[in-house]
Amino acid sequence: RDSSSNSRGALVVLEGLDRCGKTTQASRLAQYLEGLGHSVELWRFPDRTTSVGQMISSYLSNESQLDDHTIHLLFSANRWEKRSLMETKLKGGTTIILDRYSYSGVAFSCAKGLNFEWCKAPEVGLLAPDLVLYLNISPKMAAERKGYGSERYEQIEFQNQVVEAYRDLMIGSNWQIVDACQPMEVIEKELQEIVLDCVKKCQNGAPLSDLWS
Ligand code: NYM
Repeated sequence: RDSSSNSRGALVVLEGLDRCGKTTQASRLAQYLEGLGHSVELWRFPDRTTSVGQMISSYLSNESQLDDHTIHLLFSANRWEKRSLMETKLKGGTTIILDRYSYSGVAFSCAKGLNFEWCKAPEVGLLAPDLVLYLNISPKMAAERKGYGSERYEQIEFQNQVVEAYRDLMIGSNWQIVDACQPMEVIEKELQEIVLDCVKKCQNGAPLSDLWS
């Protein structure tokens, strides 16, 4: 393993609709990289452990109501409060597997009708991921999965709007689209290959950049 000073960790983001399998795959990916001897951490947004995260959590479980713009900015603030730690970890050589990021922030708020550019603005200056993996599933298929429908946003009509917003985000980007309806092990293998390649590029000194670049 390369341990030279410019060797850094990779920022790998998993995105997709609710119940697309991101959380399972993120944790498997982290285990896989750990098994290969890499330094790796599994993160997620929203990070419900902070005080901002607790406000988000109570909103998502319908225990509180917030204006659409307000909750959007809270999700963004929740990422900003972790930005410097994220940078320290990456520069220290730790790879971060991230379950949702700014793209979820934009997609879910745009799905409510908020302006696309307005939604992106508070994300500018956060760290840009080295890789975005989109677990592709139709809202209908996702809805048939176990545990669906317990939180705010988990309705087919709404998720259709989320898909539209994700599509806008994908334009001109180099996201890797993975078919999330394949058997779990197949998806796992597909992701492993893509991520390992990315981790190696980052070890070789690919520079860190900011959103939206
Ligand atoms: N969500 C997530 C947003 O609306 N904006 C964001 O910035 C992020 C990170 O929160 N339905 C939505 C997407 C999900 C919900 O995510 C909670 P999870 O992965 O179920 O904990």
